[in-house]
Amino acid sequence: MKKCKGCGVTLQTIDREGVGYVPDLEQDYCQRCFRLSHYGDTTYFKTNYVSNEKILDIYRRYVNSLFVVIVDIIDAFVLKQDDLLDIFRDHDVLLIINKTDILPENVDDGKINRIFSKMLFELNKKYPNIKSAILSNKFETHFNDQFFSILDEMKVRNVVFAGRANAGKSSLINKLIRNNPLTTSMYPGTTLEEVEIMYKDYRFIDTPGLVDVNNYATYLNTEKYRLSKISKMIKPQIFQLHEPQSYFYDGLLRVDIVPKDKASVAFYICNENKIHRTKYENGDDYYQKHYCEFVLRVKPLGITDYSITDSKLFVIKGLGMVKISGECLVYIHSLANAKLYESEVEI
Ligand SMILES: Nc1nc2c(ncn2[C@@H]2O[C@H](COP(=O)(O)OP(=O)(O)OP(=O)(O)O)[C@@H](O)[C@H]2O)c(=O)[nH]1
Ligand SMILES: [Mg+2]
Repeated sequence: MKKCKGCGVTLQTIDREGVGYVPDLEQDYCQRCFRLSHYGDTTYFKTNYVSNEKILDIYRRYVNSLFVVIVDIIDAFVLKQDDLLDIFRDHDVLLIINKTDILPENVDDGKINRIFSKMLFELNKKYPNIKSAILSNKFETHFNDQFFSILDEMKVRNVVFAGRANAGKSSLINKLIRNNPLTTSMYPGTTLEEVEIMYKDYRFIDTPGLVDVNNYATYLNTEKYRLSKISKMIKPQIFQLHEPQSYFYDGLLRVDIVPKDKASVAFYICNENKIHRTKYENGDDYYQKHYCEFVLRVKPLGITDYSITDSKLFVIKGLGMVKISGECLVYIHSLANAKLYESEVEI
């Protein structure tokens, strides 16, 4: 059975609409990979997420391998509250915190290093199987050297690349082997089965991404997903306030802030989306007028309230982060299905 070199699916010539379709078996890439790579075609987006059970089965087959666990930078801020690393307890893990290039300018390399060195120290107490960690982004140049020297130190040859959907697993392998055989895309669920790549003495295994029920991306339709995905350096949208205000990020998120005296709020989201604000007393009307239809079509928002005395960073996986400073009461309306995290680290 011939497999697609981009996503791992078994190739077939019978069902034109089905996964793995190729006009003839001479092709190395399925039609879906071809369309994704060449036209950014989204037809298949989300129609064929791989189940987490199936992915866990793949992991189980690689007992004596190093697991390179790749985590999106925004998710990494709340990694201590996540159950992701529990999955890899029986394996040696090399943790990669990826996409650090999307953090705003003021969060420089030194700051990122300090945040994650401290976090790794804490994580190691619970997960002694994490052998090392590297920060990564698509612009930096030392990653490959660091990566291969860790592999050589550990005398490792079999490496499984694992983690949540869209974390950047396939892109990372392409970067390591300085070639682009694996299909990558901005949509989660690109890799469909394991893909084995031999490189020098190493055996690299790409795997499909685990679905995260706490991530907004799991619930958004293609269009909303595309519009809200952060792919470039975030330019925070910052507001000062002296009176109660409501802030709206499309129909996806609403933040009401009632300051004691004065407060500020910074939204770390996709730059193309602009935050709208209105007086708190008009918030409900504004919401009904602009977003009611959206909410009915998508999913209801749940409200969580907080009393902030100093400063707090909230993480909304798949959407971004919100930092609120100053003494105030806060009501955050976010997708009920996805989780609203309070970050333990500051930026
Ligand atoms: N800004 C930024 N984007 C990145 C980086 N690495 C990967 N990406 C982007 O992240 C998206 C997902 O990359 P993939 O390599 O397809 O992710 P994956 O983990 O293999 O995804 P699945 O196969 O769906 O599980 C693509 O749009 C990549 O261009 C990075 O370091 N910085
Ligand atoms: Mg992939």
